[in-house]
Amino acid sequence: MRILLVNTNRKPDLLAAPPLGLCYVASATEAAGHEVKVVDLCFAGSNYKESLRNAIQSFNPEVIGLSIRNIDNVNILHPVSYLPEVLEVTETIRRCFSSPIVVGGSGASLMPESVLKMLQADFIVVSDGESCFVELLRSLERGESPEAIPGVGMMLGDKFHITEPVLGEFKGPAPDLGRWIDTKPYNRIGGSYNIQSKRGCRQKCIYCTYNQSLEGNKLRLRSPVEVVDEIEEALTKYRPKIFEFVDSVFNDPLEHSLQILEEIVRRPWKAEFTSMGMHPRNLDKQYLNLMWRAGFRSFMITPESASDKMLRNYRKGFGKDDVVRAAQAVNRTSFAAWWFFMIGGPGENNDTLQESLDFALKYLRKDRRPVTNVAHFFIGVRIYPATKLWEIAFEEGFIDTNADPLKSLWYLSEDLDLDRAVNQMTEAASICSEIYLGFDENILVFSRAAALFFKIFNFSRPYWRHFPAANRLGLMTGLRFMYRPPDMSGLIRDCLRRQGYVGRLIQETVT
Ligand code: B12
Repeated sequence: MRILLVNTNRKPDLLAAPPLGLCYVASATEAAGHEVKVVDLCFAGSNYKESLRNAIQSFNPEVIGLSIRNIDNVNILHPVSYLPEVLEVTETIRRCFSSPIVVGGSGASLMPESVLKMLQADFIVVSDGESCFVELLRSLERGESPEAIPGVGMMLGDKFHITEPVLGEFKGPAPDLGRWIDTKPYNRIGGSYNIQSKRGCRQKCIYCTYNQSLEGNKLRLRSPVEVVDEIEEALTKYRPKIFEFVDSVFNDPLEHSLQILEEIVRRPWKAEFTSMGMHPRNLDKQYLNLMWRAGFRSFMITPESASDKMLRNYRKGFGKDDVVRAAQAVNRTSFAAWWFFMIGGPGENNDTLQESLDFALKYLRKDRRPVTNVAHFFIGVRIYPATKLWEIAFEEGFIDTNADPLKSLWYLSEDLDLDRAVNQMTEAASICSEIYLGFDENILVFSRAAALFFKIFNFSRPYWRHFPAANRLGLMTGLRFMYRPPDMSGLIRDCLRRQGYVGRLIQETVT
């Protein structure tokens, strides 16, 4: 069959994410004997509808697969939903194509029923897409109903039906990103070439979806040699500036990530690496040293809090001591580390918030250290279906039985004095250029100009490592808070109000 696969993610910024998952599906579909074409809309600009129509007319596909990565931007201070633009894509396709449309990707996996209904697609694929999509195509070819295929969701009459996905081993043809899409625009804007070394996440964080419908909680590891072979091939073929591991947690299990790092060190070539989601435990001198030797110069780390109480409540599986130890070790290196803090989970109060801010002020400032730290503080915790937080949020009245998961739904601890929390965060950010607040993310709209500037002056990658310098400049010139939302607590309250919350955090302003 002729299969057209479309990346609907149109977020071309400094954190642009090449559609790795879609490319995995493309390679598996081709290996199963189909003719495959991939259309990437990320950099298609306002002409994207035309690109899409042209691809449909010239390729004449029999099935179209859409990948949906982001539902929203997970930011309570400036919430953006990406679904309206995905709907525009499906509507454009529907106008010139009447055969089956299949949607997949993390966005689709998180809330399959709502996404399928909203987009009026024919089928939805949850979790791993490769074998499930191939089986779905086989049944369509034979004219059979795919309803019993694990991972496939569809409407049966007016009822949504889904067969639970079965997550098998992580093996199969390499995604070969550079073959399916043009990686140059990603490279130009500061993005990376993605690599996945495992699937599954065994952490038990109460708010997270990775161990649920996204990847499951059972680790599925790829052979380290195979992972590094993939890197070597991509390096030779596409010469990306930087590779990025997109595993949920790169350094868990430790042994597997050690084997990958050692394998990279053994190879004769040099490449630069970064990673998202490092676990603070085991991030000691020895491990960091090996990362450096392998070519890592930066990474993201997601403690979410530096308060023991909050780490316990989030079920992070590590304590404040681990976070401090990791910071001390990182501070003795020249890495760029982007630390994420999620303020407002169950039990958060102004004291636990202050503990996290104090941690950033004490450990994450430059203070003549070789390291570059970014301490990113978000407020509000996004509530996803099937998580423990969903249950807590329901019990505490943040959502009710009719809550629509497609809307961005938020939890914020009622133990917080919200106005004071906003002041605490702003105050810390005004004396510490390493601290980034949720609204700073708005700066990403200037990504193209910034990337051009960074390129001309040959700034090192990833470009986020220059955020603290930009902040310092902002603080020196008085520009730092000029564009911040004037009433941050008001924005947060509006979000909570929109989702139907009527609790204490809102009543405070009324009385
Ligand atoms: C790594 C990562 C990042 C990195 C990306 C780095 C990079 N160079 O790509 C960084 C940190 C930069 C990042 C940024 C963001 N991220 Co992020 N990120 C992830 C993470 C951990 C992994 C994504 C990934 O690459 N997975 C590996 C690939 C192989 O898996 P996959 O895409 O899911 O594909 C499989 C299936 O979904 C399926 N599939 C995929 N497409 C298709 C298509 C068809 C037709 C079929 C049948 C199947 C199918 O098959 C694939 C193979 O099995 C996920 C969480 C997770 N564990 O999935 C969050 C996640 C995708 N991110 C999320 C978000 C929100 C964001 C941001 C918007 C945050 C922000 N405010 O900036 C940005 C958006 C960036 C962008 N431009 O799009 C959310 C999206 C959900 C939501 N609420 O919208 C997720 C799910 C995390 C979460 N909150 O639960 N992210």
